[in-house]
Amino acid sequence: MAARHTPPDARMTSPGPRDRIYATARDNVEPFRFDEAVVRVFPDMIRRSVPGYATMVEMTGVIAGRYAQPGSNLYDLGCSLGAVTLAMRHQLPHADCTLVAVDNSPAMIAQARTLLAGDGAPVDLRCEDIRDTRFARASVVALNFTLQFIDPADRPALLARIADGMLPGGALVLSEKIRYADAHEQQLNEALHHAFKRAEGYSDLEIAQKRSALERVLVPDTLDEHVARLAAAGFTDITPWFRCFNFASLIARKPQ
Ligand code: GEK
Repeated sequence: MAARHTPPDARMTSPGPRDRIYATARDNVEPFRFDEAVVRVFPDMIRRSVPGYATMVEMTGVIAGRYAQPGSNLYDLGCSLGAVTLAMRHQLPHADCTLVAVDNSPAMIAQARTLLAGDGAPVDLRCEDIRDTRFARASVVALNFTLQFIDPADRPALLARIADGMLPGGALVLSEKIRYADAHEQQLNEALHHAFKRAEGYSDLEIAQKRSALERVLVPDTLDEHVARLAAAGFTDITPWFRCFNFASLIARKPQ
């Protein structure tokens, strides 16, 4: 089957309601949760919070089109509303591939089910913890800003299980917020990220309260830590292909 050149789904790419979750001062900022309030504003929130988000999603689709194998499974882990699933679906080169999209937020999955309905290859949408997901015959696996929310102690085993479930030549796309080991570099990139958020219309209060909500919930690693962990899990050809400030995406291959 030839690659389908359908334009990205407007329901997914239109920003929808504006994120104002942290716009008013709170006495106590609770740890961040992917609940109904977040789901309502999610496309706008992630687009205005992650520099290069649209590019990373689109290119994950392009990578999927390049590495999808006939009769294989493609996984979108921590799929949220299914933006990566859709990008992969638009580029699927084989009719007999299965798309598997997983998220452990019931609110996310409920909304993703609506957004992914309709034409295009069906999606096996699962509300489960990706640490419980069983991987088999995987040609492409996407972890788009999800590993950062997994307990760091569980990250090596998860990546090893993903590698075990992949077909030779398969590709993993890992996009993450990263931290820098060098304090000066860390400060510079964090300042640039905040400048991006301010340019996108977030106030200093919103930025500060969101940051506090994400503390100990989103735990970033350095690029070197990612590369070492991917290698230990059995991946090769580990290549960072995108970086903007403190956000990066890597591709890693399962050896042939
Ligand atoms: C996108 N990939 O639009 N198991 C399953 N899902 C989880 C787990 C877990 N253990 N932990 C967190 N999540 C998406 C964006 S958002 C990134 C991904 C962000 C889910 C969580 O419910 C949320 O939907 C997603 O991972 C992270 O390309 O908001 O920064």
